[in-house]
Amino acid sequence: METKFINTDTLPFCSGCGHTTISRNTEKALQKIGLNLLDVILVTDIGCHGIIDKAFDTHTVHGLHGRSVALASGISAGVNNPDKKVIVYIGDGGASIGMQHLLDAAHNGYNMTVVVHNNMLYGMTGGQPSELTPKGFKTPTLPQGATHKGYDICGLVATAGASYVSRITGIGDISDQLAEAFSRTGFSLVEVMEICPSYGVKSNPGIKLKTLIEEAGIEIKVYADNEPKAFETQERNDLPSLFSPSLEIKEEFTHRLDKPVRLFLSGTAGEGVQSAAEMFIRAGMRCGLQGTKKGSYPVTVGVGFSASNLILSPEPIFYTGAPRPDVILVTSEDGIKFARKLIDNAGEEALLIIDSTLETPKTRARVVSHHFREHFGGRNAMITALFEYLRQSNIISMDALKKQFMDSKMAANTKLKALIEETFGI
Ligand SMILES: Cc1ncc(C[n+]2csc(CCOP(=O)(O)OP(=O)(O)O)c2C)c(N)n1
Ligand code: SF4
Repeated sequence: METKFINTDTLPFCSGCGHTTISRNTEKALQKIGLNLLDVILVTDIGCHGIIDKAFDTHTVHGLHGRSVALASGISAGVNNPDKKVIVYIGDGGASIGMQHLLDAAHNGYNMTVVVHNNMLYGMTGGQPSELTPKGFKTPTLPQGATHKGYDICGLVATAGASYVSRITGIGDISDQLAEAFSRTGFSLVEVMEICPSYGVKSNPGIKLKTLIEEAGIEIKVYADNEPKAFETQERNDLPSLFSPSLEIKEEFTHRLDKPVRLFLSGTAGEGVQSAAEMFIRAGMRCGLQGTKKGSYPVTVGVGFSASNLILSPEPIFYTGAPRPDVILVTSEDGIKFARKLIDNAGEEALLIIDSTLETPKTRARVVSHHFREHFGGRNAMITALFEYLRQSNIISMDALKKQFMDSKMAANTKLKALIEETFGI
């Protein structure tokens, strides 16, 4: 049976949108070249085209506007496996904003296929012109029509060193053209010309895509068809792939969770909050749980607060936020200021673990106060607060956190190691 890459009959685009043609033909092209669902990593950009990712049952990653090619370059280098296919969906808006990333990826030969959805305007935000809008094309915010010829993105990436580049018209069956690009090694790009029915057609009544292309002198052709050039560096070859078994976290311990637990760690920058958070989440994963960690700190990373949102769950985690955490751990004055709202909103079922040097704020949460800073030092306060939480809750095996701690640089401090062993009986 043919692999189904798209899980719905109803795609999220307006009727007649060329993005539908691209998505359906991507599925057909992937079927033609015989790829499996998890061999494909679809990286989408911001824009109408990007809302497709929930319809694809492949791996999907959603990037920032214009940055999806940079994101995909990292993924491609990290995955480091020619059998995995990285596909980038980007609009003409994203391609304009992220043009440098496109040139760089083509120049370096990152292994991916970029599909530029060129509907000649920013669809999602109501029809502003992009840098690829052809001369004369009208949009809702430029009713007099573009005064300059748009960039020839195909010519640019071909010159930058892409392995394969083509511009096609997004009408009818385009699966062969997409399959051609998908089957290349190195950097390939297909620019698909389309018109957004909701803004492009309205601003240019009676317009026909083929006529527009002809009149604007846009060439529909293969721009580059070169020997594959794949991204290679010594450093890259020395690094394990993201799929490497050596990076796998093995399940060795047990847990007692039947539902997710959400922790909020809040302390001071430079005091090991993020590393403590990582140790805890990895310890949970060693117990067979799913885990997410989301750090927050000021852009000047060496001063002020440092916080981390953690979720451990026996089930897959689809939302990484935690507006009402189950446990709040606070180890410093900066941390208390940053966590103030969460502490104020905490209910009776929540637990607040706080350093005893801090004044306990008014809260409905159950409060546990300990001398973390005094006994272990400010830099070790968060990891010891986590040991304390585990001693009280037993949600995962203490041995799992001990193992993470012993594998960390912190354990090189023999005094700290002995103190932790003695205090927590590990
Ligand atoms: C850096 C940045 N700038 C602007 C925006 C606002 N924004 C969201 S969608 C969008 C337009 C997207 O147009 P395009 O990339 O052509 O994709 P389409 O919607 O046409 O598929 C813009 C400008 C944003 N999200 N991020
Ligand atoms: S607004 Fe335009 S680009 Fe966005 S889905 Fe509708 S037709 Fe497509």
